[in-house]
Formats: sequence, C-alpha cells, structure tokens
Amino acid sequence: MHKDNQIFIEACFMKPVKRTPIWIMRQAGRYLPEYRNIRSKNSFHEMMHTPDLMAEVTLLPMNRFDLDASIMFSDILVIPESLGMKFELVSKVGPVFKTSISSSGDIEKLNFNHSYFKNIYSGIKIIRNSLDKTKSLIGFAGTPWTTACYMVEGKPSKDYMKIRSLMYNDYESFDLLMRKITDATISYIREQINSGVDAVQIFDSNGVYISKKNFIKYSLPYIKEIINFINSQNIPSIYYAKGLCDSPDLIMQTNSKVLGIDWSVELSKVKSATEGMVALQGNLDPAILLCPNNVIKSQTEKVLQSFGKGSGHIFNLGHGITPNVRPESVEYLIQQVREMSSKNYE
Ligand code: 1CP
Repeated sequence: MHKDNQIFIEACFMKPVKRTPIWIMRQAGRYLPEYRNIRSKNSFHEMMHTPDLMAEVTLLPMNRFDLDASIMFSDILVIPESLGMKFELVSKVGPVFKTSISSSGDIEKLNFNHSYFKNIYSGIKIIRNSLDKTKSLIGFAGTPWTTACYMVEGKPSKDYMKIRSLMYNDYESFDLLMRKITDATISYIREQINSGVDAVQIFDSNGVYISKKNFIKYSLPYIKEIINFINSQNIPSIYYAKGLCDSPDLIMQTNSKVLGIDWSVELSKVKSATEGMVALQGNLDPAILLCPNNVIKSQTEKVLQSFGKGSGHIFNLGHGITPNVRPESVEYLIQQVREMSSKNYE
C-alpha cells in the first residue's frame, strides 16, 4: 500500500484495492444545507481565504458522508485573481470579473502575485491535519484554456467566442496569456503539494469549447507542462476532460495518470481505448442524483459494470453535483458504490 493506506491514491496508481473509491466533484457546494448556512453569513471570498473557514467547508461533506477523498474548498478562478483580475459572484450569473481582457496590453499587464495564495496554503495544512489519514486531500486548478475562457469573456458564457477569436486573430497574445496562466498554476500547485495535498486535479470544464484539432496546438502543450510537473512530484495527476472524452487518444497525450471522464461516454470504451495505461474517474450523469433510489442504484451498477473488473477506477459523477440534489441521495449513492463494487475485485 501507498502512504497511509489511502484507497483513493492506490486506485489512481492502478494498484490492487478491495472496492472502488468514491468522491464527488463539487462535493462541498450548495446542495449541502451546512454550506448554505455558512455562505449566508460569509462572502464566497471570505470562505476561500479564511483558513479555518476554508477547512471547515472542505470537511463538511467528509463529516456527513463516507467519502474516500476530500477536495479543498476553493475555485479555479483564484489564478486570474493572483494575476490581478478580481471577480465577484453575482447571483444567477456566477463569477463576473470587474474587467475582462480586451487587448494585448491587458495581457502584458497581468502580474503574478504569489502571496495572494498564502491563506489557501494555511487552509490546506489545517485540512490535512484534521482529515483522517486514510482519506486523501485533492488540490486543484483549472487548465489554462478553461481559466482563460473566463478571463477573456469576463463571465460565464454559452459559447466562449472571444477566446477563440483571440486564438485565431492574435496567437502571440493568446500564447502570452496561456504562458502566464501556466506559470502561475505551476507555482500554485507546487505550494499546494508542499502544504499537504495528496493528488491534484486539473479541471478542463471548458474543453468542450475547443475543436479537437485546435486542442493539440492551443491547449494541450500548456496542460502537459502542468501534468508533467505534478507527475514529477510523485503524486497522482487527474485530468478532467469535459467534452473531449470521446477522443481518448487525445486526452492520453496529457500524460495524466488519471483521466476524469465526463458523463457523455461509456467507460468501457475509454477503458479499452486506453488499454489499462491510465486510471479512469467517473462518470455517473449528475442528473441521476435527482432520481429516486431505484434509478440511482441501477445506473450506478451500469457505471461499475461498464468499467468492469480490475483496478484503476475511481467512482465520481461525470460533472459537478448540482445545487438541487438531496444529500440523502448522495448518501445512498456512496453506500451502493461501496456495496456493489467489491465484486469487480474478486
Ligand atoms: O467541492 C467543492 O465544491 C470544491 C470547490 C470548488 C471547485 C472544485 C468550487 C467551489 N469550484 C470548483 C471548481 C470550478 N469553479 C470549476 C470546475 C469544475 C466544474 O466544472 O464544475 C469551474 C468551471 C468554476 C468556475 C465557477 N466558480 C462557477 C461556474 C461558472 C460557470 O461557468 O457557469 C461557479 C458558479 C463558481 C463559484 C463557486 N465555486 C465553488 C462554489 C461552491 C461556487 C458557488 C458559490 C456560491 O454561490 O456559494
């Protein structure tokens, strides 16, 4: 066994385990009444940057459920903030930046301030000290592409046209932006690891907004640099590839040890295409958590059967949990995965 018998880490490295470990993307979020209560008294930024509060929120789902890994409570948009772009959470819209990038001059002005993260690192230390030793702590960041989508658009968008037009129209500025995000992200991850995270996930939630051809030139090189850095630290790298999972050959090129699979594809297909070279995380459709228990059970079984026998599966949703899910459904899901998955390892 790897350090401290962490089943999640074992599965990431495709070592033998007795059951499939489980955690849930966005598990510390708004579907939890405890989260909503804390949020009603504090701003989102206070929650991210007050170490005790960050730790408390991170541990909410761990106290309530029998999960195998905890993801630190933060956001992918801390990277733009560390580069000087501030955002606010606007109700019914999401994160909105005070100003967005609209010229090459705006990109040149971005200036990395590493001390911006100091409270996050303190929070990680508190979480790692409080968390059971057999449970893993996952650090994270967005991919440069996904992060840049928000910086150029200034807010969530249905198509992220602005970054694509920058990419075609002014490659030099696009590359400078991606370089600045990549370098900041590697510094950030290095210190997350030094502070105690056991694995790092890179979210490419906006991977769906780049063509497969353009992914190779305009997104993959920067992701690969980040993943290679995580791999050099001997902890699992997890690449969550939204919208790219029907091209396993493409996402394999990131060198990630674990591929986070979105809900649109069959795990069995990705497994055979990747020939057991990487572990797979996923991929229950988040909508299933809005269904009654009998549906949750049968669909969970389908995901477990789709991966089939052998090590290298981490159960998760195929995207983040939504705010309208009942916590009881999450509890039921975890119990089902624990009970049903052991057959795959007999
Ligand atoms: O378990 C957890 O909740 C961990 C913390 C976490 C993570 C991993 C948060 C808290 N955000 C994220 C990552 C993140 N942030 C992603 C990648 C994952 C995904 O695809 O779901 C993305 C795209 C963001 C950007 C972001 N931040 C959004 C989505 C905007 C869009 O494109 O529509 C939102 C709504 C936020 C704010 C946010 N971040 C986290 C929470 C709990 C919230 C909501 C805050 C609130 O209103 O209380």
